[in-house]
Amino acid sequence: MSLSRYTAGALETLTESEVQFLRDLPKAELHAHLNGSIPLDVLQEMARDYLSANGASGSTVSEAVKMGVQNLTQGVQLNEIHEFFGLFPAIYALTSSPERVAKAARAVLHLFLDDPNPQCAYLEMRTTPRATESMDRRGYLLAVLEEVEKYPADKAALIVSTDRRMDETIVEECINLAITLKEEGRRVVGIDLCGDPRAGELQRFVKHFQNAKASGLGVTVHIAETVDNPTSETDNLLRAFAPSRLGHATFLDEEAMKIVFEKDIAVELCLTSNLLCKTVKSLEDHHIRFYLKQDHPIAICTDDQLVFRTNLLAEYALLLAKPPYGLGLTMDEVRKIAEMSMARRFS
Ligand code: 6MZ
Repeated sequence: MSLSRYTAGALETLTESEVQFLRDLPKAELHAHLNGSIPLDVLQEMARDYLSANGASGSTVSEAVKMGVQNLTQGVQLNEIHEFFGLFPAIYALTSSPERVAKAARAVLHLFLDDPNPQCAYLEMRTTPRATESMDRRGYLLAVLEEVEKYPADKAALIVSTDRRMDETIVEECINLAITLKEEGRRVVGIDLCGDPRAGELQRFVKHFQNAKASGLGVTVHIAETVDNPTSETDNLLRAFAPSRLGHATFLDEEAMKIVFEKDIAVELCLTSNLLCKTVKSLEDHHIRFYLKQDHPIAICTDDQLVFRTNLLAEYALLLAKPPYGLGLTMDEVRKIAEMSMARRFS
C-alpha cells in the first residue's frame, strides 16, 4: 500500500544507512487499534469473501462494505477527525465472527512482528470487544488472544479498549473480562478508553477503570484529542482514571501538563494520524516538540495504519528526516525515543 504524503516524503529523504538504522532500532508499538490496522490486501480479500457470501442480496450493509473498502483502497481524505469514525461500520461488518476477527488479528500481528521487515520488537495491540450474532465479547477477546499468544510474551500483548459510546453495563462487562482473562493467565496487559472524542460523559467509566488498575492492569486513555474536549473532562481523566499512559494528549493546558509531568505519565504520539485527522496543522506545530523539549517520556505509534497509510518505520522517519519533511532529530535522539517506548510497555 502506498504511504501517505507525509510519511512517504520523510522516508524518501533518508539514506539507505539511515533507513537501516531505523529498522534495526528495537522499538515498541504501544498504540495500534486492531480494526484500524488491518493490511489493505487482507481487508480487500475479506470484503470479496463477504460480498460473495452476502452481496447478491444487495443489502445496505453490502453496499456500505463495497463503498467503505473502495474508499480505503483509494486513500481516505478526512476533513475532520469525526469523519474517521464513520469508516468503522464497514470494517466491522467484515470482522464480525470469531474466525474473521482471528484472521484480522493474525494479519495485524504479522504486519508488525514478522520478517522480512518487522515494524517493531514488541506490540501492544488494542481492540474493542464486540458482541455479534456469532460471538459474545469474551469470544471476541479469546479469538484475538489465541493469535496474540502464538507470539512470545516479550513480543505481543493485548490491551482491551472501551469506547466512549458504550453503556455502563458494557463498559463493566469489557473491563471485567479484561480482569478475568488476566487472572486466568491470558495475555491481557491493559485497558484503554477510545472512540469519537465528541461522545459521552465519562463518569460512568471511573469505578471500572479504578478496578482494572487495582487488578494490576495498565491504564491508558485517549485524552484531549481535539480542541473541543473540555478541560474538566481532561482533568477528570488525569485524576480519577489514574492512567500511566495517555493517547494523543494534543490539547493539554498548563494545569494538565503539570499533572502529566508530576505523575510521569508517558504519552503515545501518532504523528501522521494527527496530521490526517487535522487535529494538528503541521509537523512544525506538533506537540511532540514540547515533550521533547521537556525530555518527557513518549512513544511513537501508528494508531490506524490501514486508514492513515503509514507504518512504524515511516513514523520514525518523520523524526529523523530534515525539515520540512521531518523533525530533523539526531540518531541519538531517535534512539532514546525508541528506548522510551520499550521502557513504557505494560507487560
Ligand atoms: C479515538 C480511535 C482512534 O477497537 O475495533 N479508534 N479512537 N481516536 C482515534 N484516533 C484517530 N483510532 C481508532 O479498532 C477501531 C476502533 O478504535 C477506536 C475507534 O473507536 C474505532 O472504532 P478496534 O479494534
